[in-house]
Amino acid sequence: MELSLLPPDIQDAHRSFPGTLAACADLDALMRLKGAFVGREGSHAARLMELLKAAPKDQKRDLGAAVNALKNEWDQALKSRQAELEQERLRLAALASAWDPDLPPPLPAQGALHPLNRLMNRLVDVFRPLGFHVEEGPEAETEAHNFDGLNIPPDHPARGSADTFYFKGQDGLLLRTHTSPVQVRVLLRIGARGADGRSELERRGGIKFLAPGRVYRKDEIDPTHSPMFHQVEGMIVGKGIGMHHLKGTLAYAMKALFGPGAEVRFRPSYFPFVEPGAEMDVRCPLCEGAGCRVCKGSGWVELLGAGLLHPNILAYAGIDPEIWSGYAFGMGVERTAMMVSETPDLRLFFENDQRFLRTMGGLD
Ligand code: FA5
Repeated sequence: MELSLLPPDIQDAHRSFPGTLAACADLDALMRLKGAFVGREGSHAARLMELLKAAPKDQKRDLGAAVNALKNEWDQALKSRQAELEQERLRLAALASAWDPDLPPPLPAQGALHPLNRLMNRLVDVFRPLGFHVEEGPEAETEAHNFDGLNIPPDHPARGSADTFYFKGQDGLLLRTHTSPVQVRVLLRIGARGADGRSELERRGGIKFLAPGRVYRKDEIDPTHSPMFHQVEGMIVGKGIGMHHLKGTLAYAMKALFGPGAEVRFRPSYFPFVEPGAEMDVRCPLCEGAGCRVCKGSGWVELLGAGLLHPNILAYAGIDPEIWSGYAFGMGVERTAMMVSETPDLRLFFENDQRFLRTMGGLD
């Protein structure tokens, strides 16, 4: 082909055409190149057609042949590169969705126990070898079990509707404010005498149980309070039970839960259903006792209330306090979970953010 008949810039473009074409990495780039060479307007081919029209008659034949040959060459090369790039695009799409038979199959997402349930199960596992079994009671409770049977007087502030959720129009029915009414239910059951005149307590010679469950209070939500939370009640009835049994058992349980370095302390406290009453704190694992937001700067966090059974609650269930004695404790599960997993805000346990739930390895 007679290139010298063509304008110099088109000659240059033609010389570099094979390289430019090969450099087109995708169909978009190819379409731009196609427009520049053979497009309807402003392309090299369009300019050549104008030149041909304007050429003197005697040159038209040679020039026409050169222009046609050039256009054909460009068209052919563009077409074959387009076919290549289309192939490549199909190949990449196939790769992206490729199924690799060597890979293990994707597992279906599996449900798992909530961290609070895992902790309650773990507490049950800690106490079971000591002879504790699990008892249950209803969340919709009677005033008699939630308060009266626990020696809580009628004018006690906790009984007010400012602290307790009562069911409208259902006299004396409420959402239990603690798991202690399970004590009353169990005491009434084991204190009741059968046809043979003997009670379950007498037949068994004593009882030890845990009662995990949900409780409700009109408390404001903050990093350590929620209006619905969980407690684990623990109780022993036997003969000659004293504070040393209570303290020894709880110190053992806390070491099983937090590790052998766990430090606990008991402070005197008041609950109408125990005498003497105490509260147990653990050394704050979040700040290791230095003082932080969770322990409110004190270095200790209150986990539970406890004490020796008040004679009145044994007597309420027909159990002779001269013969029988015992202890009870009520542990806050969220507070304990915060300490075990070093979580600074109890609300995280209720938000059910999968990212949080998956990191709760500390509660396994
Ligand atoms: C009681 O509920 C007593 N029934 C405990 C008890 C049982 C005492 C047996 C004696 C014998 P208290 O109101 O302190 O006690 O609650 C016990 C624990 O529940 C607290 O130590 C705390 O860990 C937790 N707790 C209390 N209120 C909340 C709340 N709003 N949110 C989360 N945890 C709470």
